[in-house]
Amino acid sequence: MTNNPELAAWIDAVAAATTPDKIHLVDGSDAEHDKLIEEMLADGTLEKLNEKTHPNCFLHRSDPSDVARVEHLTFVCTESEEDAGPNNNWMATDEGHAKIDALFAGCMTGRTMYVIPYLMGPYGSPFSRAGVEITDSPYVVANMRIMARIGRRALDHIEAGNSFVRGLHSVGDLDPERRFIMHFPEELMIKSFGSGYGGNALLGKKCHALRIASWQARTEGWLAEHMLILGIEDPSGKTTYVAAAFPSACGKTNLAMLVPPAEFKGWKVWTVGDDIAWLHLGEDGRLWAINPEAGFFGVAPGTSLTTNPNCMKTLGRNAIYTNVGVTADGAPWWEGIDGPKPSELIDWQGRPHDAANGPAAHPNSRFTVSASQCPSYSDQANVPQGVPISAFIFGGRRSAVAPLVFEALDWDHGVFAAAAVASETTAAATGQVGQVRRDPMAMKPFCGYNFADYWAHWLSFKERSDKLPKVFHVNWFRKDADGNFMWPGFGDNMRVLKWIIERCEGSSDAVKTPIGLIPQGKDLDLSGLDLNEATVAALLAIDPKIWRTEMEAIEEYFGSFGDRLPGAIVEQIERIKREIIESQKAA
Ligand code: OXD
Ligand code: MN
Repeated sequence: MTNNPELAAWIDAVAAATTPDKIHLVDGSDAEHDKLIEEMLADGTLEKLNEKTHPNCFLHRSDPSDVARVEHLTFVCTESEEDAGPNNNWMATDEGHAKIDALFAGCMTGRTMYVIPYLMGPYGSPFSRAGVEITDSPYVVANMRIMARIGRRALDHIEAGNSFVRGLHSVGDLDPERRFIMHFPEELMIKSFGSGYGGNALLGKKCHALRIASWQARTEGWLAEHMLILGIEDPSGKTTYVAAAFPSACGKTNLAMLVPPAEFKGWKVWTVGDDIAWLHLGEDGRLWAINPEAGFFGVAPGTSLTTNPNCMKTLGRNAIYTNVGVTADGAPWWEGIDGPKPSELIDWQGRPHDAANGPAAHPNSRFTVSASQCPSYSDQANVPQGVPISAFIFGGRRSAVAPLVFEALDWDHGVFAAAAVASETTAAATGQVGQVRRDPMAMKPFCGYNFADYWAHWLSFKERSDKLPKVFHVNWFRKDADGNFMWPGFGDNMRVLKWIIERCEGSSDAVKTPIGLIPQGKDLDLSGLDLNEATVAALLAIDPKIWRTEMEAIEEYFGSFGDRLPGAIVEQIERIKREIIESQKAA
């Protein structure tokens, strides 16, 4: 099966433990894929959608109890609890293995065990990393084929002697009581049992490219981040790249594929990635980013020709839809898609849609589609060295407190502002939606080690370069007293991106406040936008009273990291508190 002895021994050991009927080494070919699809259509795992309107598209309905990431069942298993940190659920390595191995025992009897060699990152990039996922789910194989570079070339990479992450997955019996997603970063190993949901089961994505990779990145001096990567081309043809981190289901895919407003003649946005960035310091002192993924696993509801035309043009063919609704003529459907709601609709659980049962599409229903189909896909997305990043943008979903945009004063302040991000929770993870929680760098669910060490790692880049990206914080989600969004968002976010680029070039103004540098209305290009002056002022306002309370909450959160918290973070808290009090006195 492979001439790599380590891989061969691991495959044998997994087969002995899980007792599959058959073992299949995935080569990634079209013939193999077609056969798998045929089998999944025959056993009901997939349903064919309308071939005329949605060629080569399929619908998968998951178990209703298996529709999102399960953060409470996700563990980082290390020798020392301190290394996982208060931001992770922790289990001792031996205990973790023992617990999950008991679930894996004999679990593949009657099933095929698929061995998927995969590569995260472009072929030929020194920054790409390999993995092997062993799974008993053909749905996982079909999704991994879109999301990563799988098969022979990835195996060649491993057989050439490169290290690889070992990921073992079984859907088990989908019993939420027998479900765990465990990471063993010290062993470059993942074990996931009892869920077929993307974030829990496509192990190249969150488990490898974020949790394990963030651990590796810290040891090796790079960054693995929950960030989209995009290029902004100005009318002169110059392209500036930015990377932006937002919590799950807060619009990363929409921002990555943004279409500028009509007034922005000659401007264009190019998509490099919509979810994950791996960043390395180049010899020139700049940070260069690659997207380790090859596809998009995006949230369907809310996606339309108005909110994200590029995405709609991407996902009409060769896509797998999970837990969306379906129309009488076999087209996928979700809340927020274009056009009126059809009178006849099957919901995500396969029932005739009845509003009393909730939305037709699950709020975390997804599409999986190759990035190469995206009309705004950048011609730089597969270059081995990546793209140079000029700005980092962080943000959360906050109906109050955070202004539309601010710029950090310097690197330390930028790391603090990113670490202090808070956001209202979404349907991407099981649990209550709409609760404000701290989500530093949008990595709360994904950082594979102690956040205090992670912030120290971020801060350490200052010692290594004086050409680091500028850092910005945005909030597209501010609401007025009646609960309406004040900022139009989507394509109009280009107006904020333009200010950010101008700040990187030193060609736009800002006012210094305790929390950062903020534009005034005149500094933003709002041409053609129907927004009155009072609303613009409110979007950019900092209320010192609210910010004093916010700083108390931030201080309390950081306090939970004890002595491990870097001094530079404490200094930022003290400075901002002091300056807020001074600004109140001066007012
Ligand atoms: C995702 C997530 O699926 O962040 O990208 O949950
Ligand atoms: Mn994500």
